Amino acid sequence: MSGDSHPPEAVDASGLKIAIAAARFNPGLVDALLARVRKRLAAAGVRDRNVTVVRVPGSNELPVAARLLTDRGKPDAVVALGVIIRGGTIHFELIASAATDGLQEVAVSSRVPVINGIIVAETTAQARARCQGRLDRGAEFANAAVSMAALRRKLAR
Ligand code: DLZ
Repeated sequence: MSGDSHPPEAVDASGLKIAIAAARFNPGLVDALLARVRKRLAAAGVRDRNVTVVRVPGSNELPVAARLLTDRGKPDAVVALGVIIRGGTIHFELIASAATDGLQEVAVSSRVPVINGIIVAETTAQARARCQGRLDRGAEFANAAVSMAALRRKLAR
């Protein structure tokens, strides 16, 4: 992911429903990412009662969790959060690629935007910088969710 983020869109987010699926693998990092996503959603005007959070074992389980969420509560957008670090994972690329493809499939087939909030990093230090440090990827994922949720509200029948 490059460093050239975009500013948040100005939308009325007060009625938007956002569902979040977060992996438990690499817990400290994912928890930090989740906290940042929630903070930014709140700042954008999304009501706490309209945010649902479920936890899954690892990033591999994020696509099916996303699908269960799109089928159940009819959210306006889903955010899938996980951290995959090359150093700790021999199956690094397989898990990252399967999760990415799975999330995209859920988004297209359900017509509910699914934000790919999986941090794929070479090292723990790199992952920390993106989850807890200067690079606020959590805010970026939240901004993308609000933007796409508003688009869905506008266009979906
Ligand atoms: C097994 C595994 C490994 C080795 N590494 C990671 C990782 O870096 N990040 C992550 O989110 N999950 C990892 N997992 C767990 C898998 O995603 C999955 O939970 C298990 O393979 C069970 O299906």
